[in-house]
Amino acid sequence: MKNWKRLVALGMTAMMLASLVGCSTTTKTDPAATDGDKGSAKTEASGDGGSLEGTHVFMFKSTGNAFGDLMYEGFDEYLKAKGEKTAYKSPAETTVAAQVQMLDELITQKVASITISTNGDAGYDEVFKKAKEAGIPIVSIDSEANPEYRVCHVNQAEVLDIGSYLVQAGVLITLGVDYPGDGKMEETLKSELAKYSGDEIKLGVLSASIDTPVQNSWIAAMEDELSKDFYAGKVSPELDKKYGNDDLTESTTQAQAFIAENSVDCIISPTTVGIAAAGQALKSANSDIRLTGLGLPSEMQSFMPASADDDAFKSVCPYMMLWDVIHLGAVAGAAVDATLNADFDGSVGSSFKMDAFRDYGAETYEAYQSGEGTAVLAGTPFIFDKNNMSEWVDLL
Ligand code: RAM
Repeated sequence: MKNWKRLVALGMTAMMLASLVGCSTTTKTDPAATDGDKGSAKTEASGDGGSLEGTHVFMFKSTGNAFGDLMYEGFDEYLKAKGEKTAYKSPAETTVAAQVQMLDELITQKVASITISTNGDAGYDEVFKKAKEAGIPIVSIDSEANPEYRVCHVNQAEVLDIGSYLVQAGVLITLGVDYPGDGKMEETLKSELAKYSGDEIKLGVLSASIDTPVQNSWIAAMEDELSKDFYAGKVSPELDKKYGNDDLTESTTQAQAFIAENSVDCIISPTTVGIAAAGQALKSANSDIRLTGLGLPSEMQSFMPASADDDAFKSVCPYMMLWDVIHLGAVAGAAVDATLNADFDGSVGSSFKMDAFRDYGAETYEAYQSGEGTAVLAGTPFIFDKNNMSEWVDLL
């Protein structure tokens, strides 16, 4: 049985809890089936003759990111089981312009739907309007699309929760405190900080691009968390932010800059590319700076403890978090399917039923107001630490 470590503190509905409790058995997916695709640009069209007409397209921020590949794996698996065709289309460059150009081509090819993780807030309106006029629904995932043009956003986990957990983990790791257990982060943090009388703790952030909506929303939530009273005088409210553009080389350069400056105690990297690059840089430099953030267990195993007997603080990243990326992609597939084949329209209160998927039973998702638009909430973050890493490395 998989050791599901859930950050159950905030924002979880009873329905979500019930559904996750129902997920306690593990269908071991064959990692060999996906490993070859990790980190590579998988472009797959299950149509004939390369035509994308009638195909459900999944567009990530750029190619070469295993996080995007895994979301597509779930999206594809769900929709294929429904008899639909899918394709994975992402530009080589992590830019708005590159996505817009590709979107334009996809609309011309009469694709059935587009599910997208965007590279920025602005610059998509014209092409999204064109998609709308052509009757091609847009669903966003991971990084939001303009509410005016999307059916809904598929939210991985609550933004505020993620911001709080990342800061709490960064501070606890700086203080040498092991993961305290589900639902105990905040109380442990408060009692540890109350005892703390050392220098002001300074946190760094190694993010993706300076324009990426999702990372920027998490950074804003981290800043909100740091403004809470119990941090005052103990942890600097200022985050030292650097941007690696979800590129391994650029992220490594930025991690090396943190090492050279030596002014932060812990780097929080809210991107799987950034955290893996920072892990390697910190390990190679034998740095005292610690690391946490959002990472894929398969990419982080050399920088994290492997088993419960290990001293977590002998690794650069004692613990980190993420959500079930494959399931997230599948929820987007279900949203797309329900938009075209059922009566889901993304308005507040409109809902769709997702079929059972791998470990997850059938589930109903209801759209709720999220900013100017709506979203459905796919899940909750998991903590990966020395007690459960070995169970996850083959899966995510
Ligand atoms: C990266 C991407 C994505 C982010 C994850 C955690 O691969 O930048 O946007 O949500 O990591």
